[in-house]
Amino acid sequence: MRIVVLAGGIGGARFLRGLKQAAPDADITVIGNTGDDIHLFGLKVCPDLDTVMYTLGGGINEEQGWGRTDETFHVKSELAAYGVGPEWFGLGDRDFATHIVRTQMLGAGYPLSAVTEALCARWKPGVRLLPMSDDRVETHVAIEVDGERKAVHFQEYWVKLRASVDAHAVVPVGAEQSTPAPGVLEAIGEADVILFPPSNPVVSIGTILAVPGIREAIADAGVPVVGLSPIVGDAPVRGMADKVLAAVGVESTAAAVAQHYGSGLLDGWLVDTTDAGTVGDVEAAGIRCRAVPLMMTDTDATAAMAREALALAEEVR
Ligand code: GDP
Ligand code: FO1
Ligand code: CA
Repeated sequence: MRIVVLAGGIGGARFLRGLKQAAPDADITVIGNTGDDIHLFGLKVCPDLDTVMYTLGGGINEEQGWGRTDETFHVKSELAAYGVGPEWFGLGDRDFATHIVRTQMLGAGYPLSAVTEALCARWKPGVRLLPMSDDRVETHVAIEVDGERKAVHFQEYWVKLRASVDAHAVVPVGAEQSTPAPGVLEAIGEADVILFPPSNPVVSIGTILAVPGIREAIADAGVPVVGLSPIVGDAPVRGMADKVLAAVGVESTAAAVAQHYGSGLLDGWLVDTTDAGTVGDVEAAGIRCRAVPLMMTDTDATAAMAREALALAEEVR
């Protein structure tokens, strides 16, 4: 079975670990979000691609969910001693090596998709990891500080400001001019099922869908498209999805997120058992819906979620 998964960072990566356990023989292609990418100290950092690569490759800091295991921060403190920031973004020594290799290869003319493949040759994530695009797309968030409206990089909004102010708009800068990376549309066209893990609907999956051609290819694929809600009990399990959903006028409920994707895109939607009361609302919107436990407490629980998603896909096929 060929499965295509659109993924952000932590939510996407953890779901993929469960999916691999649930469907060990499946051929899994991951289309990763690159809107969170940021250039720091002359290096290109791709947080969501790296989170998927490290999580599936056994190199992730499990407690944190991002960055490397057994990490140290000597380079960061040396940079700070020179007065070179930003200090609010925690790049560790082991992680730095990934960004150095990536930046070196990009400088030599390799596209991000080829660089990602090269990095994955070391980590062997057991899936084909493709960036959504080889073109630069950067998510910016419009905020108001001291009565003044300004746009900041998504990482500044989340990591520096901890989403403490309202987001007025979320803009994937460069998305309109971007094209899907090699292999992306082909994988969607050849998929037997397409899954939206419990990733951020706006700044992860929303950004991937903003690359012209990807949303259309999914809608036209003619195979089941099933998503899992990142909202449980009217709040995100972690992160700032509530803030960025508000920016696009969507309530932080499992049903509202399903309706935001819409029946033109989604065939099936899983909500957590706490949100069982909303199943009818989702089905009224033309999306088949089931309530099952959706907390990724460990790989077994996550594999059970993946099996439910695949079962729902068979039901709507
Ligand atoms: P990020 O790039 O690291 O923010 O990761 P993603 O975009 O892939 O996923 C973030 C989303 O995952 C957040 O909106 C969380 O609410 C959701 N999430 C995290 N853990 C869980 C979980 O155990 N269950 C569910 N249903 N959602 C989760
Ligand atoms: N998240 C943080 O909350 N603080 C950090 O300092 C931080 C550094 C960082 C470095 C490399 C990397 O791959 C990810 C990193 N993240 C950090 C996580 C990441 O920025 C976010 O989880 C996502 O992009 C949010 O969607
Ligand atoms: Ca992210």
